[in-house]
Parts: sequence; structure tokens; C-alpha cells
Amino acid sequence: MRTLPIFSVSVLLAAVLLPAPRATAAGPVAPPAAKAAACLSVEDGWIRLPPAPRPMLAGFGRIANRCSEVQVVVAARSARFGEVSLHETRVVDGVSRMRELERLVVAPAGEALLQPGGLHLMLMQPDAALANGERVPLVLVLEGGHEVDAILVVAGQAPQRTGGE
Ligand SMILES: [Cu+2]
Repeated sequence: MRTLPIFSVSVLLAAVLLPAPRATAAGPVAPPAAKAAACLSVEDGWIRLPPAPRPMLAGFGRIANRCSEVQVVVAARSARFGEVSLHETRVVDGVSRMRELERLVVAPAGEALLQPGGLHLMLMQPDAALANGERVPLVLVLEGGHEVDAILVVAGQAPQRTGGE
């Protein structure tokens, strides 16, 4: 019992143990990806319904970060629109201007508020006129390549705030 199985057991152990530290040292594999994607969510997302069909619409809502690390949104897209970007409206010298944001940083355990007159999603080239109550899919792309799925509801005005703290 003492002599017979020892050789084969130690070979087996070596085979199991040796690659393990190397795999750990290799660093970012699957777990960080899943974690990052779950950090952000879009709450109360909505698209302002224009009085008449328009080539450019605005989307709003709260991008909430439930993780303890900063999350950075670098792009957005939607199957219903040809192009989606993040904009910020600011009044400069008494004139309201929009500029495109290349990065939207969402603080740990914080949120980015997208609302009329401020941050918003600029939704361009809709594939068809949108109807009140319609649910439009949105994808946020994070720094590092992870993506977050969200829904924007077409409405005449902002929805009642839900969930949160
Ligand atoms: Cu805009």
C-alpha cells in the first residue's frame, strides 16, 4: 500500500498542479468580463417621441453602476438606428450647444443621469417612425469591449422614477 501507487499519484498531481499557477498568472480571462457587464444597467430608459417623424431623436435615462470600480461607456448602438452617440448639451455664451462625448465615466456605486438639457443619447437615422410605448433595444459598449443590453421606451415624457435607492 505504501509503495505501489505513489509514483502514479505524484505524476498525476504534477500534471494537475503545474499548469494551474500559469493559468492564474495569465490574468484576465472570463470572470472579469462577466462582472463588468453586470455592473451597469440603464434604468427608466426612454426616447422622447417627436410630434412628427424626425431623422434624429434623443434618448434619456439613468446609467447606474452597482460595482465598486469606475465603468466607462465608449460607444452605443441600436438595431433601430443607423447611428447612436452620447451627447452633452451645454449652454456656452448663452447658446445651447451639443457636443459628442467620447467617454462617459460612471462613478463607483453612482449613476450618470441622461435628461433633457443635459447628457443624452443621440439616436440618428431610425429605420422607421417610432410609436408611443415601443420598446427599443440599446447596447452600451464599455471600455475594454464589454457590452450592456438595455431598453428605451418611446414616450411623450419622462417615466416615473423606479427602483434606485
Ligand atoms: Cu444631441
